[in-house]
Amino acid sequence: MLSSDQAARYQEDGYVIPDFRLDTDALEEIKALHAALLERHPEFRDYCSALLDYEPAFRKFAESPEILDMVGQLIGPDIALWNMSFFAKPAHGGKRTPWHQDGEYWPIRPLATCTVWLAVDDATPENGCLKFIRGSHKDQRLKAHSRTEATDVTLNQELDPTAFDESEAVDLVLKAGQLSLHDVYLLHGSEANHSDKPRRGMTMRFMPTTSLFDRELAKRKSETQKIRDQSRQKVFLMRGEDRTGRNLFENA
Ligand SMILES: O=C(O)CCC(=O)C(=O)O
Repeated sequence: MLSSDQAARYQEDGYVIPDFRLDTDALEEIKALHAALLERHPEFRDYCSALLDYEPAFRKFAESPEILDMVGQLIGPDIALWNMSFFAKPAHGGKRTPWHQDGEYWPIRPLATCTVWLAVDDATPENGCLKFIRGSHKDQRLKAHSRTEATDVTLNQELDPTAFDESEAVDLVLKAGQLSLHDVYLLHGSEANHSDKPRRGMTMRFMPTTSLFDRELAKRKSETQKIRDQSRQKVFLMRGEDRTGRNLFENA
């Protein structure tokens, strides 16, 4: 569980690093599943945005009671897992992630998600750890983004550089097995990996079921923003019940 100080940090900073550490066996299992996925799908070398569509076995890591307890402290007792992804960032050239707010991409209304970012390797400034602008989630608004045509990136929406001061960025340095939890409005990004060590990170995205995963909006967003069509996204009820009465779950 998060201490009350840690839960308050999340509200204040937009992210928190709990005491939790995933054990080595589970980490090795994640690495093996990911290596097997890359054998089948080499196109996911840097980034796989829909992990569960290609390897459902990853879901059990998001079923961890410890993780769900922490997420529940932050977004309430009714929780849906709506996405897992893998930012693999291999050694010697893994791609950068442009500065962005996650909410820019997601068809969830009201917009709400707590992302659990699990370090599969040690994450450091040298291998392109995540960087956050502390407290940038506070006004709970999306800032201007534009589409980037760059090819050395994992995501295609980039935050307007005048919307923040990059010199204020905080490095998310984590040991393998540690994780952070971050808010949907938090400004974040990461550099390319020019080191000789991989920087694999797995995300688990949880929304409160007081929000709707809006499949019509997903279709419209994919057309206007040229992002992946998420209208057939698999969404799983993890705890509690659907408070909107309109969410479509795989397991209901
Ligand atoms: O791992 C990265 O470099 C980017 C991760 C990210 O943008 C996210 O988890 O929302």
